[in-house]
Amino acid sequence: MTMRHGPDLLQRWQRNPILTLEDVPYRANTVFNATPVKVDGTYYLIIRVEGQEGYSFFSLARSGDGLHFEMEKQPCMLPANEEPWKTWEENGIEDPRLTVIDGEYYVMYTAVSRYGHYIAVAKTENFHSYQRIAIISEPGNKDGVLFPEKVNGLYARLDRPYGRGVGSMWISYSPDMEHWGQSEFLCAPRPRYWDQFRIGASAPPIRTNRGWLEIYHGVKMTSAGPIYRIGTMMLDLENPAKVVGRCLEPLLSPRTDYERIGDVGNVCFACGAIVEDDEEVKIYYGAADTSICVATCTLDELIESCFECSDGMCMIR
Ligand code: BMA
Repeated sequence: MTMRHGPDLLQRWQRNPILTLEDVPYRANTVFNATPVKVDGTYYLIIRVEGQEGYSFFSLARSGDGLHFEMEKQPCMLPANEEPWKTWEENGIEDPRLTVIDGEYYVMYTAVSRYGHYIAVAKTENFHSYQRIAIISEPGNKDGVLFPEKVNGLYARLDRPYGRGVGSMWISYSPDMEHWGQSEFLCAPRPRYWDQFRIGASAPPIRTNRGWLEIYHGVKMTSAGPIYRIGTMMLDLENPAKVVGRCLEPLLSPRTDYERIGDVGNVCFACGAIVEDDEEVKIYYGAADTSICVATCTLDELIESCFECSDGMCMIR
């Protein structure tokens, strides 16, 4: 797809961004974090759009090759206008993450209200209409992603409660997608590192022969504000609450103009990935909260990145 070069493991598509405001067939403010799924050779992206009013909703795009996308004429999911959801989504819906479980499509997203951010989950059959299942967290939680299969008989999710403002990743389980518990701490920011300030799940975990591969985002706080980068960690297959590997270096850092400059500069924020039959992985990410991009590498490279440990910091949770 592209020559292997540059400081980042992930290789940007040379014609990034794949979607910008110019591709949105209605008036909006910005288009960014998007989650992909591939069905019978067609790629779909559920995209976070921020409207001119200032709150976010979702729109759908489709593609034959995962690179050239066309957006549908109308949004596919708006903040609810009926209770009980209306209250929780009054300030918008954000950052969708689609997971396929037993052939069914679930979307975890962030619902935003005057009380804060919550994790919500909905189901879709056709990507056009969505049945809300439940609000599944208290306020102060984001970055919910579902595992693609049950773990020990239960649905499993990662999320990012703010806690004392630190922003660590946790794991929870559910028998029915609606009632969640058995919550356990998973992984924290690493002092001194590129992910020292805050971390959160980005893509739904991918089953590999070395464990559950999680593509996450890490934030470093600087005097000029946060920098969002993309990293990887590996979770134990039988007990995903156990981190068995973690990248030392980020796989993608904001460097290009479209990642540096936008509504929120210095942001690479993934919400999903597609593993192709030849094990090329396409990672879809929002750039500077202003466009959607894709970058690739092989599944093996992603797996190896979790174990390239020189000083024991891979295991730091
Ligand atoms: C995070 C989320 C993302 C956003 C990122 C950078 O907290 O809100 O939607 O892309 O910040 O602004």
